[in-house]
Amino acid sequence: MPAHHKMVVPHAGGLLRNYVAGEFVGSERTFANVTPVDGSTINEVCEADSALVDRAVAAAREALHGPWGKMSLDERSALLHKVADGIEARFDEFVAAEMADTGKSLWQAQNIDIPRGAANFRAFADLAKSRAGECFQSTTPDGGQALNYSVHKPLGVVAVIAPWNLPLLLLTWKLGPAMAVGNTVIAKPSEDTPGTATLLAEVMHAAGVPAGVFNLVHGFGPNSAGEFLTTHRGIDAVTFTGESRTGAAIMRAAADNVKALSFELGGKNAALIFEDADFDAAVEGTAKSVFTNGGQVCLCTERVYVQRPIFERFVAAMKEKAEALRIDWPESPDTDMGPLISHEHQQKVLSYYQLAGEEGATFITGGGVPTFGDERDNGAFVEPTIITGLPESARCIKEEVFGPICHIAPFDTEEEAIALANDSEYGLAGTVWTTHLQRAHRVAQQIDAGIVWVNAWYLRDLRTPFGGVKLSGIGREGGVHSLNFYSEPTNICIKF
Ligand code: NAD
Ligand code: 6OD
Repeated sequence: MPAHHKMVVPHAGGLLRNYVAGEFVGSERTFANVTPVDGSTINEVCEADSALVDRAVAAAREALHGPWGKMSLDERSALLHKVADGIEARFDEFVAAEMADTGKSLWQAQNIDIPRGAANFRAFADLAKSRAGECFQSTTPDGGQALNYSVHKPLGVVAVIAPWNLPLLLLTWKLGPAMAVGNTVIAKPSEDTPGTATLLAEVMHAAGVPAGVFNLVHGFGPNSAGEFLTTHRGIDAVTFTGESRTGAAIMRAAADNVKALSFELGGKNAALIFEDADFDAAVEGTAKSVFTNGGQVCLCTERVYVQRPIFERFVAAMKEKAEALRIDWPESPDTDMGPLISHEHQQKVLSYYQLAGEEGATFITGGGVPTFGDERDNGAFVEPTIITGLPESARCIKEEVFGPICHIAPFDTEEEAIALANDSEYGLAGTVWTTHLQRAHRVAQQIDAGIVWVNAWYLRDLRTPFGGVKLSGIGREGGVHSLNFYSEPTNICIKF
């Protein structure tokens, strides 16, 4: 019997409910939560209607001034550590729910997604306590003195809208700081990944987070919970991670109420491999940056540029890496890649594979759908794919695919490599592989992106600024940047 049959998915066959004002709430309309592993339905999800979103907003508003608003920073921080404890206590359930919803590998769920879910609460609970305020002493016109100092107040009621690729990680990346500085929140996970958010609501409830502080509404974007939140007059801020196009729609929707906005959007990230790079490390790291989570990480590399003397060797080594990836049941400990998130996304990625052929690409490997001879043939799997030979103007070079595919092209000079990396409407991340110290600094600083890694990929320190330029987002999250977005400074000026 395949390992996956032994996995116990919380609420399998049951109902995932909303969580509003401290209570789990059903709804008239439900939708199916389908696993991309074999296309079967895991459970049904209660879709929040506009009346329920209204209730969530009212509860969140009331909670701002209730016990939550009166809690000291130390007490709030301790409560968020308790939430992290609760995630860790139910670790295997979170892992099972995340794998079932997304099809991501056991290794990734156990080592990245769920640990970060807990770490996001701990990190921001601690950071909020150590945030320094500003203080200036000045001379007044009459020769006296004035002391100016700032205090940080919460923004108010924050809508947290998250995508499906790293569901718990990205939801908690926003909830942690928003709650740490005293906001109340309404979380809306992606309709494709309602599982871990529902478990999180159970953890919040059990931890004793006061009613109305954390609310969860399930649903879709347009004409559903997403839009009800972004157009709601009672919401003070929207923090969103997802597609750039969705970000633009949210910006329009939020404009009437002039809400504060934080956007982490798409990417079309470049890796630059110089001939002086540690070759094996560059191949290993680049393959990881292309294929992790089936290429469904906003930071994944989709454009690889390699200095000409090592181009052919690099392409051959990447082909070997791609073909060695084990595509299997997510629950198998050796699995490198599971299915994509959904059949809809599978079709989108396959349409780019087809387009690449039409645009004249050479397929070094992949381009199709793997077959298994069992239920996985009903899943949303695609082959890891490497292409070469496209002109820089090709749509496959310009548009975000969000799948396990990269295009590899040669370059000659450092200047050319930088220009190629920057020739994109996006600007989220970049990667540079070189052993030349001056070049590392020189090139990294010229890449138009919010994050540049040198000889590494997706190394994270939660205190550092995270975000993108151009179509990749607005603002920065991480460390004090998150704390600042989720709070309003008030300057107090005391004359003495
Ligand atoms: P998406 O934009 O389709 O959906 C994200 C969330 O927005 C979902 O919860 C969805 O229901 C909601 N939504 C959709 N339309 C809405 C609307 N009109 N109003 C309000 N809410 C709406 O994104 P996705 O497909 O879930 O995620 C993949 C995308 O996210 C990729 O483009 C990827 O690059 C990007 N992403 C970026 C980052 C980052 O940090 N920059 C991180 C992860 C994913
Ligand atoms: O690791 C993080 O904090 C983060 N925000 C990752 C985003 C990944 C995008 O898919």
